[in-house]
Amino acid sequence: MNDGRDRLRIAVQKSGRLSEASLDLLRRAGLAFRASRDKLFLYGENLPVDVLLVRDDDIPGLLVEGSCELGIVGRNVLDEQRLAGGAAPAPAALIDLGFGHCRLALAVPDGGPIGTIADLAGLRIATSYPALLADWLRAQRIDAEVVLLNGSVEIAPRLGKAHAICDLVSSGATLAANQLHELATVMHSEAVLVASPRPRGAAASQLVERLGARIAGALSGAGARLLMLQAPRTALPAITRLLPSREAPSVLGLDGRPDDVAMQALCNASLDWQHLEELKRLGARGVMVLNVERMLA
Ligand code: PRT
Ligand code: ZN
Repeated sequence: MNDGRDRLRIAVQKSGRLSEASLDLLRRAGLAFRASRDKLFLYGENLPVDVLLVRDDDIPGLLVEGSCELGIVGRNVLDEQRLAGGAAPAPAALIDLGFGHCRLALAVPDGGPIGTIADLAGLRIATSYPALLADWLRAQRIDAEVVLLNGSVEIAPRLGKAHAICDLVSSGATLAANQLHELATVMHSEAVLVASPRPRGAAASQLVERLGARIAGALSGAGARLLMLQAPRTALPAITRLLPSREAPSVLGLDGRPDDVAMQALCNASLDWQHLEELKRLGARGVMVLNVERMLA
């Protein structure tokens, strides 16, 4: 809704590790889309919000220039570009989204001479994240050479291009397959919802805020359970202590049964059968657990 647009744009990775989870989250936030013929665009059918499908590396730039108001991108990409971009106004991360978890890690060849990070002094380290690595090396006061590689970083040591690498790791299988092991973690990352730093009109700001609240609601609803039960009033303190509760439970009176109450409590996903059996032992009846689909704080 910069440059005269009357629809909001959200930038999402077109095809990669974050694509499916990003679109799934937007759907859970209540957005319905129709794909454009060129598949570069998803047209929002129930709100004036469209999705732009792009390479993840392009997302911070689109936000900074104001071509999109929101984006979903790995914190690793965001922070790398923020550090590399110097004075450019950085997009603001709004919410951690709970998917795309990985870490940017330093790894070295198995059985080699590098045992601690101090051993990296004077050596070459290959990475696709030169700004994050340089920043970490500075903080650790290690003087090493950063070699930029844009793919297949894990084979750099075998090719003699570098002594160590700094790359994203999730399961660790790629490192193991290349006879490498982790020496240190440079950063932890996950997908984040990011907003453009460009000033927006009132309508766009309102819509950004509304979507942010819906996405936060979809995230906090995930895994939430509503527990309902009836119990003797005297059992309430013991029952409340037992619950993996997110907030204070609501307690209601029951018609014609002054000694009993009905209770509702929002709990997290750890509420299991053992909890229910324990509740029953404490005097609870009619115990019911419902999945929470949406929540608006
Ligand atoms: O085409 P485009 O530029 O959009 O995609 P891309 O190839 O740059 O990105 P993509 O889809 O690979 O990753 C997108 C984002 O997912 C990253 O920026 C991270 O925020 C996040 N992510 C989570 C990961 C991983 N896990 C991950 N394991 N990104 C990459 N990897 C790679 C890693 O680089 C290594 O090659 O997977 C390999 C290691 O995996 P493990 O499981 O063997 O450790
Ligand atoms: Zn990329």
